[in-house]
Amino acid sequence: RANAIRTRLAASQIVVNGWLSIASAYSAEGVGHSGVHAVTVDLQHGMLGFSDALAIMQALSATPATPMVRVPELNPANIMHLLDAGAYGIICPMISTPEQTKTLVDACRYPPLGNRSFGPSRGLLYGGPDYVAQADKTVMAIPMIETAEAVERIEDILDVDGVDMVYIGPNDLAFEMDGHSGHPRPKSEAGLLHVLAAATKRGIPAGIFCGSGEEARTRIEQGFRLVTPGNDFAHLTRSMREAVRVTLEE
Ligand code: 3PY
Ligand code: MG
Repeated sequence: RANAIRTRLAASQIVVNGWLSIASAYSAEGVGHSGVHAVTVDLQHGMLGFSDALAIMQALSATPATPMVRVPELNPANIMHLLDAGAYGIICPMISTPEQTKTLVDACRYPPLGNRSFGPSRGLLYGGPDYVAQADKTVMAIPMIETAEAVERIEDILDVDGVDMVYIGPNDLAFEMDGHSGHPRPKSEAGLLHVLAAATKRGIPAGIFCGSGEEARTRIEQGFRLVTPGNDFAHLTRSMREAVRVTLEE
């Protein structure tokens, strides 16, 4: 099975990405059917673990959305395990150096390109019998750019062979560059636009986490190719609060 994220990006189409922090295959399935093109299971800040991610990716198989995972850290064994569970993209937080980038890319590629260990497991069920033959061209290695050092070293990071996309974490970046996670964020905004320009110049798509659909539209206008308009929990609680507000309106 082809990676629809790659197909859309190659056709100059935008990718809208859902973001899952709730340990439920049922709500994940609902998000997968919401019109998004991709869904990322968040193992860094989401309230879930590997078994939840496995069940969620099984549920996502029944939807048109391509499954990705945000891992908690740069750990090749965990990355390979999640690829074997069927993830088509690995978003890895806190990548700051070309060395870390290479470790990430290598974990996502079979030899001779990388050092991913053989044991495709559920990859074969989701991808099909040619999964292993196609995996290096299917799976996406996506470093998260969310540190001041990464912004400074973005050219070296983008020089690493096999970076399929960069994904910006605007909140961690604001903590480092502006000293807080609030607004305004002049330094980190300039930093992330610098990253966007450097990636775009090389034909590498840039993605970014957003707080809402409105923010996602603005990011697309800026040139981002993959946007995440908020996570499942935020949407659930935001619309519940709104329903309560309307119910009790005087
Ligand atoms: C960030 O904004 O730092 C993120 O990691 C978004 O999930
Ligand atoms: Mg972050």
